[in-house]
Amino acid sequence: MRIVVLAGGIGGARFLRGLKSAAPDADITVIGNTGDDIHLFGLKVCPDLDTVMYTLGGGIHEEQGWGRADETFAVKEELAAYGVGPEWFGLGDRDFATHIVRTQMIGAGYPLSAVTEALCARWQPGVRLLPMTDDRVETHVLIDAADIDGSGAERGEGRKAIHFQEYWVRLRASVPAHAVVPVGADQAKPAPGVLEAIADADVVLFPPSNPVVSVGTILAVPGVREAIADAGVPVVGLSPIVGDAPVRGMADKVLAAVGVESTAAAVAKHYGSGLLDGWLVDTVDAGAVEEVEAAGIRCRAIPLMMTDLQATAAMAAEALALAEEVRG
Ligand code: FO1
Repeated sequence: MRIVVLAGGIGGARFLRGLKSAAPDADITVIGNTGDDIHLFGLKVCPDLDTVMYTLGGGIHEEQGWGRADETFAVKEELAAYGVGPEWFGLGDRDFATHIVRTQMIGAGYPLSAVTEALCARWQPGVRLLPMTDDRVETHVLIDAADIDGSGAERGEGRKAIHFQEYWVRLRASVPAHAVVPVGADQAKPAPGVLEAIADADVVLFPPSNPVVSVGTILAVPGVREAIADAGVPVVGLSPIVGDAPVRGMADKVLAAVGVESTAAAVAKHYGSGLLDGWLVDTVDAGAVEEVEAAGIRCRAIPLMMTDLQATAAMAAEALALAEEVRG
């Protein structure tokens, strides 16, 4: 069975671990979000691709969910001693090596997709990991200038666009987001293999990743949404919202920016029946099943907390079972 998964960072990576366990013989292609990518210290950092690669390759910091296990921060401390920031973004020494290799290869002319393949040769994630695009896309968040120091509010600027990582990590999504813009997405082309993998898939899955800044950004690359809708295969998603709150992260803040309520049903309707055939909600949201089905999306309520590998594999198995049910 050929499965395509649209993945963000931590939620997507943990779901993939369960999927590999539930479907050990499946041929899995992961289309990773690169809108979170950031250039720091002259290096290209791809948080979501790395989170998937490290998680499936056994190098992730398990508790944190991002970055390397057994990490040290000597380089970051040395940079800070020179007064070189930002200090709010935690790049560890082991992780730095990944960004150095990536940046060196890109400088030598390799596209991000080829670089990702080369990095995965070391980590052997057991899936084919493709960036959504080889082109530069950067998610920016529009906030009130007054909500950030030195932002220009004193110069009368009303709103200011900041990099997604600054919103997420530095500000911890603590201020209202007025818009989320995947800058460059409208000009981006899907990376080699992305459209082919979708066309060849037997099922497409949306893990419980952020529907706006993860899955939404991948769908913003021209051609991807259309390829999924036209593939003629079941598309099944898992709700990242349980009991009207994000399972992890601060998805509610960016959902508000696009005018979507933080409920399992609202997220399903945001994707819409033109894209989504099946939707899994948590048992606490069983009351939402009727509303989702009324919107033309087959819906089931099952436990959706990725507490351990077994629970996550059970979720993945349910997603595949719902796909089969939809296929009819
Ligand atoms: N998340 C944090 O909350 N704080 C950090 O300092 C941080 C650093 C970081 C470095 C490399 C990396 O691959 C991921 C990192 N993340 C950090 C996670 C990341 O900001 C986000 O969770 C994702 O981009 C959202 O998927």
